[in-house]
Amino acid sequence: SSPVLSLPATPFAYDFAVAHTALVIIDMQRDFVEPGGFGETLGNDVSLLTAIVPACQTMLSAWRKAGGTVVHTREAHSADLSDCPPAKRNRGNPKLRIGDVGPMGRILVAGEPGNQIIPELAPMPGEIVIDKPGKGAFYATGLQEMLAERAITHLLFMGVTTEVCVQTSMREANDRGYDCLLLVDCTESYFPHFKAAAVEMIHAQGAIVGWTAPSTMVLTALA
Ligand code: C5J
Repeated sequence: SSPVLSLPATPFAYDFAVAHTALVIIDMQRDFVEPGGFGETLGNDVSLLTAIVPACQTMLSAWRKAGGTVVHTREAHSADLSDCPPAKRNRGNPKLRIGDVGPMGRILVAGEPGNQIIPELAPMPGEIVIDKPGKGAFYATGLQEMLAERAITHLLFMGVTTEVCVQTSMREANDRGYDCLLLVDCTESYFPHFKAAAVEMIHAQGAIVGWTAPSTMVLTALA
């Protein structure tokens, strides 16, 4: 049996049972998070993103200890780029395109060094790892079926970036009927005002996309 736990989340209480909840970690891959990767090449300050790693590690290890399902995602394309629409690759005529060789191998290509999840949050055997060609974790992946097999109804989100892949994945999940909670200290953007706006728009209008809460509330509930 898996008791129902309750958090004083925003905008109101979030109730979940560990057995029916997955922790979804979005795109904590080296190219977005580490100095010297693709994200930094684009002119972004990756120190904003590396700052959340300790909170993510604490949450992940508590969730593993509780026996909860873990999902890791990577924004990743196949080596032949057959799953990368030209509209995505060519948008804005960038200097470094998806598939080009960047500082940590080919940009956003599966199996390249920069596409690996950072070692601090490396997947363990048995955990779900999703390579997703889009921003959302459900588009063109088998995630919904994998969650259904495990009777998962609730999703806790962390990862990067808040307003792009995290929010897109939460919106996809919300439309599929999942109750979603964003762990606010375990997500970040290259643009702090975008993170703030995304958090607010997620829990506005009676949790129109989902709930938000600090990870300490989940840690307290699990303890
Ligand atoms: C993610 C991006 N993971 N910002 N990708 O958010 O392009």
